[in-house]
Amino acid sequence: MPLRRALVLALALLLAPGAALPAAASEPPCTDESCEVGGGYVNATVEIDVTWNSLGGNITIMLYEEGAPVTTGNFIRLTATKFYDGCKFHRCIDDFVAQTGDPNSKNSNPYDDGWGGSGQTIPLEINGTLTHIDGAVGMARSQDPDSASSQFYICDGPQHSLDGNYAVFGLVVGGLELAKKIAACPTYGSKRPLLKDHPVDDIVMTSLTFTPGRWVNATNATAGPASGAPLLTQDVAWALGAGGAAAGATLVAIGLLRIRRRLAANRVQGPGGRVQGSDDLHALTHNPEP
Ligand SMILES: [Ca+2]
Repeated sequence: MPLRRALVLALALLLAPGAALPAAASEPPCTDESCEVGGGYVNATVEIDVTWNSLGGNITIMLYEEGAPVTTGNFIRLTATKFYDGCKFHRCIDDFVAQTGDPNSKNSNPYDDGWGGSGQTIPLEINGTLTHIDGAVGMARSQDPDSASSQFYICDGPQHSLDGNYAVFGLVVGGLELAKKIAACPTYGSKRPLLKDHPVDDIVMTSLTFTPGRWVNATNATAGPASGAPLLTQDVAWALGAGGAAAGATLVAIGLLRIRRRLAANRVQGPGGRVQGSDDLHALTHNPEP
């Protein structure tokens, strides 16, 4: 994407400013016995049920509660109060973003879409570790950095030209293909300049379902991630790394044990076993001669 177009698109993530600040995210509950033994925190998710002719489906967003507590708190509050239910995607640009979250999109007039909000704004919350990777979810705003309210967007492909200027607060962890199809949906285009990026079809967020985050196998889990718990992504990375290494080591140990037994058996069997020295492994794994 040319730099000029990227800048124009970035500046065009507009919405009307509001007034007050929302409360931060509440502490998610610890709901079962798994909270009692060491572990980490699983971030909250929001599942969006999308209606779009026969192309609808679900998009699941994981919320970066620790990295963006104010922004995720605002998003959770709006989700829990059903504010977003019925909002349409009103601005779709292939290979850039799919934008929604404006209550003005609930009426039948497409021309006021993109200019509404919740009546409250939040300060720009930039976390350098949360960037506009493919599927990142961020808050739209007007030129005032602290004007984000309810409109948000899903990135179709990495959009790092937006880093540092817009608050990333989540990541699509399910239904990314649907989100990309929405970004690439047919829009009115240049024939109707005021609706250039507005979808022709109604693409509606029928309902949003919030699932609170929770501690898994954690000790002293009395506070939410805003107090400094690790992000899910870090936990998953650690778990995959540690689990993978352990599994790999186990398989290697089992394999060596089996090879050792085969070698012993071959030696016992006498002339038929041709396994000696450094060629042993090769012989046992590459069709040894009869
Ligand atoms: Ca409208």
